[in-house]
Amino acid sequence: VFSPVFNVAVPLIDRHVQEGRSQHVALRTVSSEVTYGALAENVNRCSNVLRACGAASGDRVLMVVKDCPEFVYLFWGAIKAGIVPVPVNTLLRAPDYQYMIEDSGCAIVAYSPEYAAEVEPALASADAQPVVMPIEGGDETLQSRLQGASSSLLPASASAEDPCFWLYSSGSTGRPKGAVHRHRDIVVTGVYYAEETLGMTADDICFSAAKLFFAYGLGNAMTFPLWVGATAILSDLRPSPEMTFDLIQRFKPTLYFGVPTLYAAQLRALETEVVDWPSLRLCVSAGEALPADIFRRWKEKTGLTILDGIGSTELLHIFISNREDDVKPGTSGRPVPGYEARIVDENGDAVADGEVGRLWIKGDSSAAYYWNNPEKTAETMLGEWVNTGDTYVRDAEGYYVYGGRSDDMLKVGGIWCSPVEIESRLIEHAKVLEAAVVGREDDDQLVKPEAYIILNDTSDASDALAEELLEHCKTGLARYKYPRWLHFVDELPKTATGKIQRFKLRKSG
Ligand code: 3SK
Repeated sequence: VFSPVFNVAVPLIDRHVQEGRSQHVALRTVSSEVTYGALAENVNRCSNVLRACGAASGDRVLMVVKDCPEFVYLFWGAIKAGIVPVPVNTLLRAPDYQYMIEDSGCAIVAYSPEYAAEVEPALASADAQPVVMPIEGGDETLQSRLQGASSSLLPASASAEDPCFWLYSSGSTGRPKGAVHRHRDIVVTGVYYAEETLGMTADDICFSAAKLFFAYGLGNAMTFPLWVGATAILSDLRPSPEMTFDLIQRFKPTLYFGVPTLYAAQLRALETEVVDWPSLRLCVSAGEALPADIFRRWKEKTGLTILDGIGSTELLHIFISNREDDVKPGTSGRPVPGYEARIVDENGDAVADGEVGRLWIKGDSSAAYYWNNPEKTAETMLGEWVNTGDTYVRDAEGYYVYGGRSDDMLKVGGIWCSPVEIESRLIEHAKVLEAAVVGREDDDQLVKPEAYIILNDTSDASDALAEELLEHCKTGLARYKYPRWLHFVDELPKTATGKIQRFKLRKSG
């Protein structure tokens, strides 16, 4: 139950100071520690900086920002001032950012200098002139502006139902869609998942290998710890076994949030490395289905349970999950209390247990709509229900088992990937006539892109050309999207109307 006036920055930021937790550490990085008191002051400074830049209530601030304290100041500074933060994937390329700048109509673009090579060309070609604010590295940066800003601010008046922040969500075709989340959504996921499913308290120290720009990382390492008054570890390093082992031993987290691809890589590294885990009480996995074998090997090696779950950008966080006292390896678990799940056929009618159908979810954290996109909103937000686009089976014991996507989307290392985008990049190469991309399981049973290619001249097929095409993908796409397997073929399976039948390629693989 929310009061009629409700700005979520008050319970997540100011409340800790009001309740005497100013000295408790909110954020920890390899080089700094930010207490709840300092966080509240920096959030206010940030609100004042954003307002001084001319941002008004409801304006958007696009954030291409690495995991660091300034991410948190900016996100909450915007919300407290009634401005809408839009954190976006930092692994994207200039055309993606150009699209998001134009689509969001943002008033401000804030970016970490590490991403300048993609963000600055996007700004130069965008059909819009937002205020440009690098986070650090000179004058007129967020860091320098914070120094001169006032640390007091009254929260902007808002209601729990008002737009609060957006997250972009990708589809198999078309551009990413801005899912508009409300103030209440952060509280709903904090209560239902962080408190009631994970048992998170102020004593927890949270470490998420998934970055803050993902809905998954945003909850794990920011909104959940701030909701319960816990500590979050932030690192701008690329997640790897070495990085995670180092931070776990250094900062002694109690909760670790990973993705299956990383758990598999960590298990490989643990064959030769010894790591101490005394601080951890629980591990979490999402982003893609966790194979039962990885669950078992992790338990054997570390003694720790991984709670696998599934969430979505539209629902903000995990809505079906295993629980510490109720785990079935190889399944996503059961609905998180507070959410309802239905598995339906193409008419929207519930299917029987054991039958495959589309997963619909009902819960109070669902995005209100997609920005500027009534068509996709109508396809996905079905009254109180959200069509997740995933296919699932509920087994006889009530556990939900992932069955793939109902479109052709892939999750690679936990991040959505459109086969169409990879195909388009391949076709840009002068020697490629047609391409089709599907998901294929690697040795760890985790999905990676696989490409089938028809060349203009079939006699050009060679290992050297395959290498060249991989390089072409790596440079033109976010790096994780490049195909891990590449086949030159003479034809592709197609429907009578010429649509590629990717399901046939998946079967033949
Ligand atoms: O991919 C998931 O399972 C997920 C989990 C939590 C939040 C967001 C997402 C997409």
